[in-house]
Amino acid sequence: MSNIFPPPLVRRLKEEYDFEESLYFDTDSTNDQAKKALIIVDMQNDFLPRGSLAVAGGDEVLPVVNKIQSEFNLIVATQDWHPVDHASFASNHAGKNAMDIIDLDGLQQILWPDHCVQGSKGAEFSVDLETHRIELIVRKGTNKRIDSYSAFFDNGHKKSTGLAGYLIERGVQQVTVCGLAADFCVYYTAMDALELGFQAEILLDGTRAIDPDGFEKKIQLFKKKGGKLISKKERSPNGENGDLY
Ligand code: VGL
Ligand code: ZN
Repeated sequence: MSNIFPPPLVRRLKEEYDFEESLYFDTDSTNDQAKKALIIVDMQNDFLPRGSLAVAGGDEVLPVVNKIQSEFNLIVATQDWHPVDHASFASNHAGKNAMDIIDLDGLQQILWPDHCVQGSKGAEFSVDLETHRIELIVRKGTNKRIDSYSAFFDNGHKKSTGLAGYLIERGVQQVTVCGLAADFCVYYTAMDALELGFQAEILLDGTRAIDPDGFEKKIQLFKKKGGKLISKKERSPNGENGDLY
């Protein structure tokens, strides 16, 4: 049996949840696919054309995100899921506009247009997203006082969503991250995955950025930390893929 996870995380899971290591950490599967999970980030109406925080070209990733699902045995998705009085909305700060930056309880916070309000049409997945094989949906950004770009933690790393524990129990070692937006929720999800000890890759043609220049800079940090960039178009039949950068 191989134990590929960083010892502190394994120890914590065993202490806090009383997991039997032999039951939950045996990742010596002969089926390599069992070790990989696809994380589909925030493919919601508000981030797509005509949405309140539309990402340019966001709809172009839908066919790519739908197609790549066949390469994974485990697919999870996230939904940005804000209460209407969320502190990341410019509308909740008198005299402030979208894209202004404020200090929110000690963290820098970009103010956004209202988006992905719990239960709204804008918070729903695109009807063009293939959702049948999604096994887990993680909702984030639910605490009005703190934003949550990553699928794993809020922006202050104060609270876990539980996704890391879920993936570990499912024997996952590697995650591929796609969806919207590249420079925020996709990037911070992929960076946290690396931090937690997963191998992580970002599917470049399965994502689009709010600010492409900002994404370019963040990509360098992701690569420096050991992250990989892949593109569906570049995939050879044996599943290997070339780095584009
Ligand atoms: C996102 C800004 C605000 C994202 C969510 O999904 O990337 N960006 N909330
Ligand atoms: Zn949000």
